[in-house]
Amino acid sequence: MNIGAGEQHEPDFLKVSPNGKIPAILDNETGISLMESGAILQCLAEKVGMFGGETAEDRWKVTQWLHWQMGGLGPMMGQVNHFRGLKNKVPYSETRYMNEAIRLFGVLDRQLEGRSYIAGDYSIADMAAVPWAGMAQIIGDERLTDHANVMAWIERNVARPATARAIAMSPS
Ligand SMILES: N[C@@H](CCC(=O)N[C@@H](CS)C(=O)NCC(=O)O)C(=O)O
Repeated sequence: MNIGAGEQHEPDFLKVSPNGKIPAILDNETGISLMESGAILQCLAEKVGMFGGETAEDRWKVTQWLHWQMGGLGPMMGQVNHFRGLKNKVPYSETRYMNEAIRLFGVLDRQLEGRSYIAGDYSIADMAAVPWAGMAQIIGDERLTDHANVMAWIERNVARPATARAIAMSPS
């Protein structure tokens, strides 16, 4: 799917992903098609019986942090990256999104105090959040990177063999 060429707007893709964005999946075994990375992760975790939490409480905590990422960390880091990259600066927007990202990093840092992963064992909540938190290292702003628990957690995650393989497959 070449989003640079606008393929996400083509009718066949919109049947799978009505919002016209990636990622999206079509499971040929079940016939289920899904968009939204959080829903996709939940579907795959249920399918393989892993990474979604063991007990009911675990599963809801994983779901809670997955939603936190989908509605907070991901969108805010996306906006931080967008406004910082603009040639024509929009200081109000840059400050607004950066301040919210810094606040979210604080929330995550506190959650990770004394924990290896966000919600119990390694889960889809970690899988969803690591790439966006890792963007802090690309942005290189100390107000984000000065969160020791978050930075150690990123390193812990990217050292996982499957994560390293996924990163090696990514185009950029
Ligand atoms: N909330 C969605 C966000 C998906 C999203 O923003 N995808 C971007 C790429 S990372 C996209 O498809 N952009 C193409 C476009 O907006 O036309 C999810 O988590 O799956």
